[in-house]
Amino acid sequence: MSERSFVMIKPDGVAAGLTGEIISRIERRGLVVVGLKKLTVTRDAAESHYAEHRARPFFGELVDFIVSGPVVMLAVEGQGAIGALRTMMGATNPLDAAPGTVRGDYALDVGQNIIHGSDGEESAARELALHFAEL
Ligand code: D4T
Repeated sequence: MSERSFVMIKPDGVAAGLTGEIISRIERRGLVVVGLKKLTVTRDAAESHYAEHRARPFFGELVDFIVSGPVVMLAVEGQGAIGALRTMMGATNPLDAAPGTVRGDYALDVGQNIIHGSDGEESAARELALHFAEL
């Protein structure tokens, strides 16, 4: 079934020059980028994005990190896009992420793990409405 997911290349991924590599992996997989923009996230948008983690001890650091520099936001469409992207990203903690995944290839730190992708249909709809209202 064709789906849309929200992907964010986080400030560490953009700073490391991985934007092209990550978009290339997504396109070569057969998924289609239907929305694309580079911006610095506002603190409000970062707090809304991670609202489910508000009570977690790492919430403050997480928001500080996401607003620390430009990110690249993508709306990605294709068959099974949500799950396919999660598999391509690898485990949240890069130390547990398989080689060949973005996190398994390019990250070590759970607090700076290069990429975000929606974890289900509901979060994809919520995140696309939050960050890609224009689509
Ligand atoms: P995101 O949402 O960024 O794609 O990551 P995941 O979906 O893979 O993982 P998550 O929602 O559980 O975590 C959100 C975000 O918080 C950071 N984090 C997470 C952290 O800094 N310390 C931690 O202990 C955990 C669990 C990393 C991703």
